[in-house]
Amino acid sequence: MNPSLEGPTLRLVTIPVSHYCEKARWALDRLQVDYVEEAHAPLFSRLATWQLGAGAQVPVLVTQTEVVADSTRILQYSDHVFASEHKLYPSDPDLRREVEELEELFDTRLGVSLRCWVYFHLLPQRELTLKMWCEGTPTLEQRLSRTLFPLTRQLITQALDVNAESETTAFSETRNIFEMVSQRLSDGRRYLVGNTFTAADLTFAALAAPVLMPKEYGVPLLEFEELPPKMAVRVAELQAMPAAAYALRLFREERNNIQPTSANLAGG
Ligand SMILES: N[C@@H](CCC(=O)N[C@@H](CS)C(=O)NCC(=O)O)C(=O)O
Repeated sequence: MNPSLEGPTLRLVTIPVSHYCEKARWALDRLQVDYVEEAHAPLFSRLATWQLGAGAQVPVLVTQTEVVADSTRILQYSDHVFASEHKLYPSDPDLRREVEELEELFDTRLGVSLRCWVYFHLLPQRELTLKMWCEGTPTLEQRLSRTLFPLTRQLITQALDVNAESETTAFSETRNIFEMVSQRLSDGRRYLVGNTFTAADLTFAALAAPVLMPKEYGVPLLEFEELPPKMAVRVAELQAMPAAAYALRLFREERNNIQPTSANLAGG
């Protein structure tokens, strides 16, 4: 494990199924950070973030000295603080800027649009939604989530403006970004920026994962066969694009295959 982390373990506060949380989890795993995941169901995550004074959303990384909220801030903080041979941001300033711009685009457009249209199809399916939300969370929260389901569903529908009109717009936004990534890869490159895996690749793959359903994701995702038929049509369209094949390759090759670095071996 990362030798700079001896002592009390770090905590990553999550909603396990959240694609932004997968982004942070993947980054910490890649940097070989020793952390524990504190998993919550939606609504209950708010109690945890409120206690930390960390705003409303997860992921939040809690270190011995800092509370770091927001997936991008967690990646930048971790990449800077923890010694690793598997850096997420290039040292070249121009390449770094390109990585940061793509990361921001995926965070603000892909992550948000994909969540909106996926929720439009899943929220009417009570059991499917509860299964997704509760994966890996404490038993008590799972039980209470069942009772609170109508309230949580209503709050999320309002907060994320989920309706038939936004579903259409959000799906075309997601498809546009998949097209942009497919186009960028059409010259045969293996990664979005430069010759190595960066935060741009990680962010695209993590935020696209809910429709790609890679088995390497940090928690089990829904299976294609379980999806409501209209959602399955949308998912199949995205899965057929080159950007999907690329993101699935990243999950296969880069998600869990990090070899211990010499520093880690020495540090135990
Ligand atoms: N820009 C934020 C977005 C995080 C986000 O949207 N988190 C959602 C989960 S996907 C959340 O915490 N939802 C629960 C809530 O708002 O109560 C990031 O990159 O971390």
